[in-house]
Amino acid sequence: MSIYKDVENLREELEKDQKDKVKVALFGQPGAGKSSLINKIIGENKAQTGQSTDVTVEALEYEHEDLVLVDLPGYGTSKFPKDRWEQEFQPEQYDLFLCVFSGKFHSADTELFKQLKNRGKVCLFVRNKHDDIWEDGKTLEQLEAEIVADVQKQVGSREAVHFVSCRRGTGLDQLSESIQHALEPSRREKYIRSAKAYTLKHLEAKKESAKRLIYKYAGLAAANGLNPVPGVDISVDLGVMLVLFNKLRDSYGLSENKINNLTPTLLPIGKKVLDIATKEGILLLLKRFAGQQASKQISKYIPFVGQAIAATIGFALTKYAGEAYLNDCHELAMKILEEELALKGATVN
Ligand SMILES: Nc1nc2c(ncn2[C@@H]2O[C@H](COP(=O)(O)OP(=O)(O)OP(=O)(O)O)[C@@H](O)[C@H]2O)c(=O)[nH]1
Ligand SMILES: [Mg+2]
Repeated sequence: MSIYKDVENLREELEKDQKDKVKVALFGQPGAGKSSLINKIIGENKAQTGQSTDVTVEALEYEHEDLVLVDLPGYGTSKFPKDRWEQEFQPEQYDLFLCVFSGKFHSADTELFKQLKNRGKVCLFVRNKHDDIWEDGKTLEQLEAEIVADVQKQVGSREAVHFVSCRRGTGLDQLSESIQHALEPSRREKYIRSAKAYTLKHLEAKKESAKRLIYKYAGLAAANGLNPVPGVDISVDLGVMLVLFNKLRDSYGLSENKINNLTPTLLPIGKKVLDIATKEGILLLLKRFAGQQASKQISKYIPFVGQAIAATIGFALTKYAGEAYLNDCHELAMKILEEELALKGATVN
């Protein structure tokens, strides 16, 4: 049981993990709402909307934490006949596809879907602009059923259709859940961590995933004792702690910009969350815990970090500090979500 071996393993694991992103590709007709959906999934306006990207000849990548959303150019167009499209965009590399449509379902989308299905790829259908579905003399349910029937007739199999409205923010919660289910477990965890949460359930899942992250980073910070914590005979790596704290904050979408634009009720809590995620803030937190129970050793075996690191006093300290910050981020994210849901007229359940 060597601490050096544990540290080496942890470092390797974290480095490998950083590079391994979950990749979700979107395709569909111009104006269907791919860019709008990308922004809704990541919870930030990174993709330009309302601007025809018809002329785009490249796959546009939007990276957000451990998630990469890729806006793919049209399939089977004059610029990209089918064979060239596949060569150029290598569909094997993606974990999941979203076929986004809004008006009539297009035959090019049908063909691409079939190609992907033949290769064992999963593709979810997303009917955007749900707010726009209307026809005189027909109910919404009838129209939805017609859309589903049309998709199924064209692709020749029973496929679910996810109805969303990027404009109104509806259906995004169910879509997120379906995406999570469609991904394999390690990818699912990354998606959960990176995508915007539209439900309290998703926020809870973020918390569970964050706890595993805390073990690893806190373990590394404790084993790599560079910076002394005043008042106790313990040193930790504050740089590693800072990376952890920012990852926790980012996972909840608590960017500086988002925090600075919070409502007056939530702004003070947001400022606190920002202030802690600095080397000075982390040191203060560590000092607070050092005097308490937290500085006791953790004797139980912790699979993520190994016995040697888990047995150090520093690990107890870094782990408690990480968990305290996680709770702060989680509380704030919950309050923000409740505000958003109230604004939408939905009830939190
Ligand atoms: N009514 C309504 N309009 C929407 C919705 N989502 C997006 N739009 C609008 O539809 C237009 C096209 O949206 P984009 O997200 O740019 O579509 P896109 O698929 O990225 O378009 P291209 O990049 O040209 O292929 C924009 O004017 C959006 O504001 C929606 O849910 N409802
Ligand atoms: Mg676009």
